[in-house]
Amino acid sequence: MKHSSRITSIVTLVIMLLSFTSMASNLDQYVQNAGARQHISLNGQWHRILDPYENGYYNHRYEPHENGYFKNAKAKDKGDLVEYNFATAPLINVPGDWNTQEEQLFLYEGTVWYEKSFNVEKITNKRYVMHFGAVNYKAIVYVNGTKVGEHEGGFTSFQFDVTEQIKDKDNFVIVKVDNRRERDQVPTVNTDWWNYGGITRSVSLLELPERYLADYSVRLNDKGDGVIGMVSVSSPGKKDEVTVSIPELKINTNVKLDAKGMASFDIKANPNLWSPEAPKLYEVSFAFNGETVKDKIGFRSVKVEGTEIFVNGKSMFLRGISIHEESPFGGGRAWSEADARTLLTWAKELGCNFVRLAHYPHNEMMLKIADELGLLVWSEIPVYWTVMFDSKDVYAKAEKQLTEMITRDKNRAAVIMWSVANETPVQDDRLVFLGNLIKKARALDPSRLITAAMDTQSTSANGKLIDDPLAKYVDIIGINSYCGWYSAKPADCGNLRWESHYEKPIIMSEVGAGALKGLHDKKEVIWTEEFQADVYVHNIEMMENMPSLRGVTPWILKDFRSPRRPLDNVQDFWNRKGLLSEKGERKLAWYVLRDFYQKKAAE
Ligand code: GCB
Repeated sequence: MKHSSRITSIVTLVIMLLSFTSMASNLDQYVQNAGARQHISLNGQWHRILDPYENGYYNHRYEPHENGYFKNAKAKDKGDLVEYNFATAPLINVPGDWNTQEEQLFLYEGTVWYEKSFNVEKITNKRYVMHFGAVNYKAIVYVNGTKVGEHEGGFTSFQFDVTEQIKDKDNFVIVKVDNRRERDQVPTVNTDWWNYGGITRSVSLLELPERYLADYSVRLNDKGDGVIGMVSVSSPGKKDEVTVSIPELKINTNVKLDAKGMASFDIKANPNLWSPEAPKLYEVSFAFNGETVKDKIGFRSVKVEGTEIFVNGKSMFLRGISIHEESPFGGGRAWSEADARTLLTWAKELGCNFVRLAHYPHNEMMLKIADELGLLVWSEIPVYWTVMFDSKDVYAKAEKQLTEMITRDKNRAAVIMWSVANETPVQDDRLVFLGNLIKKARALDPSRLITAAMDTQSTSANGKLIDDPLAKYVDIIGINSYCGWYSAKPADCGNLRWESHYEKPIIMSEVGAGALKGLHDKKEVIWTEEFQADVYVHNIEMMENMPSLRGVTPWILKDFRSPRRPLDNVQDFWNRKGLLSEKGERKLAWYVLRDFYQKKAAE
């Protein structure tokens, strides 16, 4: 081997090792609170190429192509054949689902390639991490023609270190986005919501110190006399310290990191507690290596005892509503702060102190605004209906989404419970699957409660019996029940009695009926606002007779798009169970629930 080629191969090895380390750190070390870090936004217009046959990825032998669209090739001269061109391809907004941006993409499921060019003033000794709020469902990310990583799962954020790939000028990022539904995904092929594809949440390029603060957590300690938490940095140094400050509590503490670049702390403090009535947030900052990361954090406790839920030691009734992540006025994925504020303000106007963010982790803004407005949160992963419970791979996908959800949102006081599933069938492999997920959730976050929405109840002599063995594993039992809609007449629901094998709090996590806004008739006429309101009236009677009932999140705040709802002139691909129409107009049932909540709030 010649001297120069040995140097080249050593350099290559070092680069490979470096890029391996940075890829590994992408996986292990989430950069917490991306929005609060120094960054360049990559939101805005991107070019897009539709690729229903994945021609930009596979060659004609169906092998991955060396020169796929990610190379961003340009014709060299007038005689050169290149069959795609991002520069002349149509524009699409990021964030945003593609379905509601172009008519031809309304029902599209498959691959779309996204491209954006950008400049950075690259600074030596900085690390650059590309952050994606969410891409539904699979993303493969390339920077300047090199693959930097891939991610599966449509509702959680992910990041890749791109320091080695970017340069000062003329960078391009290309993302292969694929929202094809497959049996072995989470969720699986069958759901009751629209499969919005695209880069649905914000994208940014974080500019971080060479060694940077990665993750942190802070919460009230279990005794309630201090704040407990952890910090970790991207790679360990010698005698490192992170300064944790909460000025309003006069906390300014240097925390010493261990050999792994991590530390935990428990600092005496007596904060005013965060609650729905007084959602007090403290400014908390973490300083490390020239960077100060600021967050706003509330401190509260939550626990279950017997059939009661206690927040800050006070027994609570959770006046809630279920919400899909859809734009307040019309359809399409919601993603902005304004969307979050509107949806959650509507929940407040309904008299809620609680929201169920169904059926997947919502964007980070929803949680931050819930913190600010004082809304307790049920947050969920899309283990929905019949995912493949017998598959280890599917389990791994679910566990990854659970981990990503908890990692991102663990600092939000609003979140009091993690939900691991919705309406899953009673069978052995499902119990093992969900049992393991619950174990994982408890290990990652011992400070919150675990729940799952269940729809399987046996019929008993008086009504319904909760006997799903999953109830044994959770802290709070979620029950989805559609008395007066999918079964029985509304008037029969008031007399329905519930019994449970389990001495645990129950949340009626779904209850409701469909109605087309503006359709009026006698209450016996289905799809009218009167019918829907009547279903609420009788279900409320039913719920008043459920001694272990500690909360309700009716289905649902607002009409939302679903391919399972084709009925012409009524549904037109909207699930009509909203208390608000797809445009945010109130239906009669809204007032029935609001009145019930006013009464509950006064108790
Ligand atoms: C359910 C599901 C929810 C559906 C709803 C309905 O039980 O959990 O995702 O949208 O019922 O409208 O049928």
